[in-house]
Parts: sequence; C-alpha cells; structure tokens
Amino acid sequence: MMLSNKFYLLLQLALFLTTVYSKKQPQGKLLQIVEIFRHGARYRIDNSSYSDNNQINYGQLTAHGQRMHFLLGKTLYDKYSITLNIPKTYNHTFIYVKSTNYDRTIMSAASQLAGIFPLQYGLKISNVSDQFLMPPFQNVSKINETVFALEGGFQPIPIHVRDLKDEKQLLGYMDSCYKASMWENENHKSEEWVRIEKEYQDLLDALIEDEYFGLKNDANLYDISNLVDTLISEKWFGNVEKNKEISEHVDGFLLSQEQLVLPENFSKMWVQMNLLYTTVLHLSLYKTPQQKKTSVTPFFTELLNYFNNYINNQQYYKWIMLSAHDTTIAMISQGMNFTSWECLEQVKLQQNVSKNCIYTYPGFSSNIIFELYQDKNNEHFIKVLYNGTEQSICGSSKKYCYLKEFSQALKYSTVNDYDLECGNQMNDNQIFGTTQEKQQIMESENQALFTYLVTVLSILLIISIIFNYLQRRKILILRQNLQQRADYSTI
Ligand SMILES: *[C@@H]1O[C@H](CO)[C@@H](O)[C@H](O)[C@H]1NC(C)=O
Ligand SMILES: *[C@@H]1O[C@H](CO)[C@@H](O)[C@H](O)[C@H]1NC(C)=O
Ligand SMILES: *[C@@H]1O[C@H](CO)[C@@H](O)[C@H](O)[C@H]1NC(C)=O
Ligand SMILES: *[C@@H]1O[C@H](CO)[C@@H](O)[C@H](O)[C@H]1NC(C)=O
Ligand SMILES: *[C@@H]1O[C@H](CO)[C@@H](O)[C@H](O)[C@H]1NC(C)=O
Ligand SMILES: *[C@@H]1O[C@H](CO)[C@@H](O)[C@H](O)[C@H]1NC(C)=O
Ligand SMILES: *[C@@H]1O[C@H](CO)[C@@H](O)[C@H](O)[C@H]1NC(C)=O
Ligand SMILES: *[C@@H]1O[C@H](CO)[C@@H](O)[C@H](O)[C@H]1NC(C)=O
Ligand SMILES: CC(=O)N[C@H]1CO[C@H](CO)[C@@H](O)[C@@H]1O
Repeated sequence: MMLSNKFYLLLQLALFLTTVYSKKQPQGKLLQIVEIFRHGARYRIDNSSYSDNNQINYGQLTAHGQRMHFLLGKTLYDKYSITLNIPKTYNHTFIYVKSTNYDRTIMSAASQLAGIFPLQYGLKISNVSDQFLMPPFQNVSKINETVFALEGGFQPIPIHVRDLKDEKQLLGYMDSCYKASMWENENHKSEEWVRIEKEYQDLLDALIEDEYFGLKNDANLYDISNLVDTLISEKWFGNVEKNKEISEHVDGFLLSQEQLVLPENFSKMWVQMNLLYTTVLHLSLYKTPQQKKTSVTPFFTELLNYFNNYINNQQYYKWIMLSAHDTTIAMISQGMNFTSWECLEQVKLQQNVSKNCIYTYPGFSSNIIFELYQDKNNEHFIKVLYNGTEQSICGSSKKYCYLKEFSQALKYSTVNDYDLECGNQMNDNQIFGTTQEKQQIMESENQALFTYLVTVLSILLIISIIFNYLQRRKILILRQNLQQRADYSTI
C-alpha cells in the first residue's frame, strides 16, 4: 500500500515535471521585432448606402485614429525600451519604417513614431549662429528655439513608401499581382460564395427591409460588408447620439470590443454583421490555395530576410515597422494559420471549429509583432503576438518556434515564384534580361550577333506589349465590373 502510494506520488511528480518542462518556454535575448499594423480609425470610404453622415475626408485618418497609434507607440516603447534598448533620440540604425502609399497608413506610422520618439529629444543644434542655420530666402522667419533644431525638439522620421504596383510585400493581393483581380472575380461566382450568401440570407433580408440603411433590394454580401465598414467608421467617430440612433437598428451595435467576442452575444445582429464582414474579406482575397499562398509569399520572404540579415550582421535594424491595412493583417493571419474563410463558416454555423480561428475582424490598429530571440546556445527562436497576445505557431500549441522550424512551416503557406503565379509577364528582367546579361550583350564583340539579338528582342518586345495591352484591357473591363461592387484597393 505504502509503496504503491509512493510510486503514485512519484509518477505524479514526474508527470508534473514533464508538463512544466515541456510548457516552459526557452529563455533568450530579444534581438529584433517586425511589427505590422492596420491604420487607426478613419473616415468612411464607401458611399453606396447610408448616405447621411460624415461624408467628408474620405478615407483619411481621424483624430481618434492618430491617438490610437500614438498610444500604441507609447505602449510598445514601455514594453521594449529595455529589451531593445530603444534610444530616446531617433537613430537611423535602430528602426526602419515602411508604409503603403496611402495618407492614412503614412499618418498612422507618423503618429505611432511620435509615441516612441517624443518631443524634447530631437537633435540639438551645435552652433546657433545664423550663418549656419539660414535657408536661402528673403526675410527668413524667426523662431523661438535656441536648443533644438526643430521647435519643441520634434523628431522627423523617414517613412518609406512604394508605388502600389510595386508593393508586393504589404499588398501582395493587389496591384502587384496581375491575376489578383481575376481571382477575386472568380470567387464571387463560386458555389461557396453562393452557399455562404444563403447562410446569411436572414441577416441580409433584415437589413434590406430596414429603410434606414438605404440598401438596394438585391443587396448582396458585398453591399452589407460595405455597410458594416461604414458603420464601424461611424461608431469610432464617437458621436454618442448618432451611435445610439444606429443601435436602434442594429442590435448589439454599442457592444465593446471585449463584449463582442462573448458567446452570449454571438447571435446579436452586430456580431453577425462583423462575422459577415470578416468572411467576405477572406472569401474575396484568400479563398483558393493559390490566392492564399501567392498573396503572402512576398511578405514571408521579406520577414525571413529581416531575421537572417540581422543574424548575419548584414543589417542592424532592431525594429522594422510596417504600416498597412486590414487586408494585410488578414493575409498574414491566414498564412500563419490563425484564421481562414473555412473556419469562419464553421463559426457562423456554430459547428465545432476544427482549428485555430480568429473570427473577429482586424479592426483599427490591429497589430501583429514577430519577435526574434537568441537562446543561450545561440539558437534563434520566434514568438508572434496578435494585439499583444502570444499566439500558438508552427502547427502546434507552443507559443514559440525555432527559426529553422518556422522557416519550414512558412513553406506550407507560400509559393516558389510569386511573379509566375501572378502572371506578371511584363517583368523587366524577363524582357531585357538582368543587368548583368545586358552588360554581356553590350560587351559582345560579335556585332552581328548583337544586331540579331536586338532585332529578336525588339520583335518579342512589340509582341509582348501588344499581348499585354490586350490582357490589360481584358482585366480593366473585369475590374470595372468589379469595382461597382467591391474596391478592396481602398480599404
Ligand atoms: C462620395 O460622395 C461625396 C459627396 O457626394 C463625394 O464628394 C465623394 O467624392 C464620394 N466618394 C467616393 C469614394 O465615391
Ligand atoms: C545609433 O545607434 C548605434 C547602435 O546602437 C550606436 O552605435 C550609434 O552611436 C548611435 N548613433 C547616434 C548618432 O546616436
Ligand atoms: C559659432 O559660430 C560663431 C560664428 O562663426 C563663432 O564665433 C562661435 O565661436 C561658434 N561657436 C562654437 C561653439 O563653435
Ligand atoms: C523684407 O522685409 C522688409 C521689411 O519688412 C520689406 O520692406 C521688404 O519688402 C521685404 N522683402 C521681401 C523680398 O519680401
Ligand atoms: C520663448 O521661449 C521661452 C522659453 O520657452 C519663453 O519663456 C518665452 O516666452 C518665449 N517667447 C516668445 C516670444 O514666445
Ligand atoms: C462538438 O464537439 C463536442 C465534444 O467534442 C461533441 O460533444 C459535440 O457533439 C460536437 N458538436 C457538433 C455539432 O459536432
Ligand atoms: C485586435 O484589435 C482590433 C481592434 O481593437 C479588434 O478589432 C480585433 O478583434 C482584435 N483581434 C484580436 C485577435 O484580438
Ligand atoms: C499551418 O498548418 C499546416 C498544416 O497543419 C502546417 O503544416 C504548417 O506548418 C502551419 N503553418 C504555420 C506557419 O504554422
Ligand atoms: C447587447 C447584449 O445583449 N449584450 C450582452 C453581451 O453579453 C454580456 C455578458 O453576458 C451581457 O452583460 C450583455 O448584456
């Protein structure tokens, strides 16, 4: 009896230790973070229904949106100031900031940076003598600042942007992918789209019947999705009277973000509308395996580059800040297995959800942070935070993952050749060859061969221009059809 009791205790202890040990996270030094976020609260972007309010500043960041990111900046400063040794004065070797080419994302990044690099810490001038400070102009204005370069010690920080058609990393599902709009168009004719629209038919009918929203009689998933987008912008504008008015038409409209996710509130109209909104985003942009994997490939490629370049001392930024959109956060979420349209449908039908499923919409200033650590054996591991909460990654319940395993896990979510999948044929390299090849051609002593090549290349170029023109016309027409219903390029 005694013996078996002791044995039992030992067994328990062993079990306990195994559990503790296996749950224990590796300890390590934080080396780098890659932060990506959605812009803060913005003015509405859609005009199609609900026409009576706030029709100004379309798509611009609101004051509330600026504050959200300022506070996020301050919070992240507090969280990482010691582990990343954040300088109070901006240092170009510390952080690299990139934004999509939209006012609201650029301004969100600027607002967040103001929270990290505060006033009174800007650069100081070393000689206040006029001759070193004056711009070449008549009657230069006077300022009341003798210490800092800029009044109040303000810190200007560079924010990099690219043309939308070149922005593969943050908007891989959009203009940089030639076939993307065709894929999206196909999804809206798919049987899954039709099926899911049926699943939401009761909700659609209820909203169409209420004249308050000004919806057309044949309003579809898209129209409702646009309406939700507009109502969210309204809600975050903070006009209490207006919000109360809307809540008389939308049950649950006033629920806080925390209450939104409580199972008790699941059947509320507003929760269902949000679920529809999330579903439409994924079902449009990340439906087929090809769409899912292609769109996120440039992002994950860059992510691994950031880590590997830092580890190999090829780059020194401790903080990479990326300012983007709900669609970008959704793109990464599906690539990380955090969510999918398939699991969203299970949630809608209240089935047992087969895996991880973040079913809430990536709201204003939603953010994902990738942390790179080094353990005491010089091995590197990753953690991923969504809105500040650590997520399970690499297909297990663990909240961390070693870099090798992580790189491997990402292979599942990516394709080998983004441009190939996208049909980006007008790629410079494919027509003219790489710079090196061009040089080889130029240096070729064989003039005849050179002339021959030029002729062949010119013919190929002309053919491809004509081909491309025809393709683009086709896509343009498809796009025009599409744009009346959806414009994810402005989200
Ligand atoms: C929406 O309507 C307003 C007022 O009619 C107009 O100024 C604005 O350009 C429209 N915006 C869009 C995105 O269509
Ligand atoms: C910037 O940061 C680097 C690395 O932390 C440091 O070596 C350098 O002195 C800093 N430069 C300035 C101007 O503070
Ligand atoms: C600043 O420039 C003025 C004018 O050239 C010079 O007289 C003064 O010594 C300089 N001050 C310093 C700190 O170098
Ligand atoms: C500069 O200021 C003076 C005095 O106020 C004025 O007379 C002059 O026209 C101004 N010059 C220019 C180029 O604005
Ligand atoms: C200039 O700044 C000083 C110190 O901040 C302040 O005391 C003074 O009132 C300011 N003068 C003007 C003209 O604004
Ligand atoms: C969901 O899972 C639970 C426990 O695994 C099971 O009892 C229940 O029947 C399942 N429900 C459905 C709708 O499959
Ligand atoms: C993240 O925060 C946004 C904005 O509050 C919210 O809409 C979203 O549901 C949150 N997502 C998660 C997974 O916490
Ligand atoms: C996503 O899930 C698949 C299948 O379970 C797994 O192979 C892959 O590693 C997961 N990807 C990530 C990034 O966790
Ligand atoms: C609008 C509404 O019914 N909200 C409910 C959401 O769930 C919480 C917690 O159960 C309730 O207190 C709210 O009344």
